[in-house]
Amino acid sequence: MTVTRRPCQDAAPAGGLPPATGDLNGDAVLDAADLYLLGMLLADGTPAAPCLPHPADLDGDRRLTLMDGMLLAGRIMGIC
Ligand SMILES: [Ca+2]
Ligand SMILES: [Ca+2]
Repeated sequence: MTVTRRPCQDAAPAGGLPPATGDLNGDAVLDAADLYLLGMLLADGTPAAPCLPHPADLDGDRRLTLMDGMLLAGRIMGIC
């Protein structure tokens, strides 16, 4: 059996990539619920799909890390 690797490609919509808002539950509000969801993703060890934009990838590195959590917490508190 031959395993082939498919290159990672962006799935950008025609209008461009959506901004990383941090609004993980899609209720148009940044609050502790969004931070909780990001924490669950990080604790689960579920990496963000490295090719796809993620609403919590606030530093734009295409990974969900503690830095994204810190930036989200800062946005929620209004300090960044
Ligand atoms: Ca939200
Ligand atoms: Ca990130």
